[in-house]
Amino acid sequence: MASVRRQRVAEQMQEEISSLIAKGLKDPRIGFVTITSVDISADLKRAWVYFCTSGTDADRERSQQGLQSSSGYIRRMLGKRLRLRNIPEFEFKYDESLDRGNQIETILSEVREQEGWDDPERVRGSAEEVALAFIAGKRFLVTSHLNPDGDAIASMLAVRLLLESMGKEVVCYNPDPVPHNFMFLAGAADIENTTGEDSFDHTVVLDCSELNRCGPLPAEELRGKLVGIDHHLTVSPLGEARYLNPKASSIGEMLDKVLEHLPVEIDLDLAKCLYCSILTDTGSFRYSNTAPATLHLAARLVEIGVSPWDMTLKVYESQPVERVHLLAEVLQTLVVDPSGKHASITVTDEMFEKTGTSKDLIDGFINYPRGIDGVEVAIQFRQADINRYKVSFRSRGNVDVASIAQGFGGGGHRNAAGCELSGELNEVQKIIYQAIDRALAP
Ligand SMILES: [Mn+2]
Repeated sequence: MASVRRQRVAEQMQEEISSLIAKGLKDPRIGFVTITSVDISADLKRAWVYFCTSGTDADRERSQQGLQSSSGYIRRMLGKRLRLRNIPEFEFKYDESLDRGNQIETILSEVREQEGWDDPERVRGSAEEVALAFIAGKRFLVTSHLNPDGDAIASMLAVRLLLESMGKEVVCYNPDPVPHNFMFLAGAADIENTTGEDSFDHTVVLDCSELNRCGPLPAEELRGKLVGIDHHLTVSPLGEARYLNPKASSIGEMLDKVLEHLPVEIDLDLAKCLYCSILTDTGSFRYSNTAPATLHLAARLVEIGVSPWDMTLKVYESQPVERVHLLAEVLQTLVVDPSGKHASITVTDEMFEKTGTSKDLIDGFINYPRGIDGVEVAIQFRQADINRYKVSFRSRGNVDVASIAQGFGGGGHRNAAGCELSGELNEVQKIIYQAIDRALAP
């Protein structure tokens, strides 16, 4: 193969591998790595993939092992995407040509900048783009992320209400149960947990930028055009029509912008959904995402008839007693780091069994470690499977937990993010504590 063509294949491979990594490889050992170049042998049988990463020698070795053991998956994906008959065997190599000091940090921050990571103002797509898709479609599937929170549930229901008032057919879908405290919202009992063989002309994905966080979806040919509305920091917002605004407090606030382009009046049911979305994602108007515009919108919703006290009662003060028993178990696991700067709690399947509860009741537990004086990062480990843990982060102050989560294939906001890791609990905890210590290091 001519060397020019080989060079092009190498560049395409660099691009594709980078994008697979950005989307998140499963291996927890892989940190925030950047592929710096790819070399391919003349017979196309071997490729050397050079990467750089920040952290210690041990971090770099872990990343290398993680990348190497993901190479089967990467090769399969490249085979599909590049339509090559033979994908070379990979060897991941640390890029020694780079000085391991400032230069790497500079390259990493350039990459992050290019990808829009450090630019929370970055809005992509628009409310109008989404409104046009809402007007054009007839039959919609509306979904959100697994383990739905108040924003996910309320925004799904809000979208259904507004689409139905325009005469559209709508199916709301989330494979996970609706948390008990959002069942009062209009239509909450009619959220499907499977999608069957139905076909749709549009699939609306809310509060989520990765399809694999939605649970099983209909086959591509059955789900029509993808419409994405999200406010998470993300490298690749999804959707053929999309509206991404990482500065918006909640999907509710973004839907209000979409409504400006639609022939729909906000009635009381819709107002309650929008208010619930804002209320829960701003931590009851306490988080830094509470902007003047957020409060103006909340005021308009109260004018329409939403009662703030009634919403508080329903969302926060109707807990089943089992939830308080579960909280008592979970608080026993509180670990505060000797530095006093991070603290964690752990939720295991055993605790659910003991208290007769399930994961839909743990929302808000992480606020306990976060509320400790001096703590900058709070962590919650929740057992997702045998030797698999879902890790949630909340920060206050300057630590960007979205980038910590991204280092493990997860994502989120600057102050609230999450990821999943495989391994024994104490291993997972150790890896996470180390990553947080690094982020907290002066
Ligand atoms: Mn949200």
